[in-house]
Amino acid sequence: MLDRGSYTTKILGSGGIYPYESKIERYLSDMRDYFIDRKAVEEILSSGRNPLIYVVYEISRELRGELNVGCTVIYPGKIGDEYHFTKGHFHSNVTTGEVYIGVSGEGLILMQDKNGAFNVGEIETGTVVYVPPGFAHRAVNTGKTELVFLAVYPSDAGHDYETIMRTGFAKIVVERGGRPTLIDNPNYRRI
Ligand code: PAN
Ligand code: ZN
Repeated sequence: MLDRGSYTTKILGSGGIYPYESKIERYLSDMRDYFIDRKAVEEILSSGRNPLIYVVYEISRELRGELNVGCTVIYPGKIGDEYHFTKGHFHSNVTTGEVYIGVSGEGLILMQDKNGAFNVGEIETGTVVYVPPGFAHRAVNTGKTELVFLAVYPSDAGHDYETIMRTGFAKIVVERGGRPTLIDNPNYRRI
């Protein structure tokens, strides 16, 4: 699939990148504890549906100083009132930052550090968002089409999903009056 000697890949839009090394698919069943409306989650799953929320096409490298590239495609939709999003994570190596580059679609990136600082950025075609070291990050698709973005991050970053899963993000993105709205997360617990 990927010739390790080649350093070129191509952005295919909602098809991700090609070639890539690995593909990760996240279905609703993989994220049942993430969405705020647990009842909506269980209703969807018990009706036999299990929507694909997002896919990540990744090329990872090994040595310190090398850079990984990931292309994420978040499919449009909501669970209850809440727009589809990525799980979100801190980097295990807290000294590592990241850059997100918007390819297509419309969305937001939520960022939050362990002291409670919170930041939100827009992701759309051509936007470049810097995620500073120490900030957990989650992308949210607020549009009607796939949200596609590239992520570039150090090969030794590592992904800590556990911490943010325990606390949640301070804000969530829901539809209110037909529009994406950032509201306080009622289940947020500060570390
Ligand atoms: C991204 C994310 C990707 C999927 O490549 O890994 O958008 O999100 P989750 O990893 O939170 O499921 C990145 O931030 N890499 O470090
Ligand atoms: Zn990351």
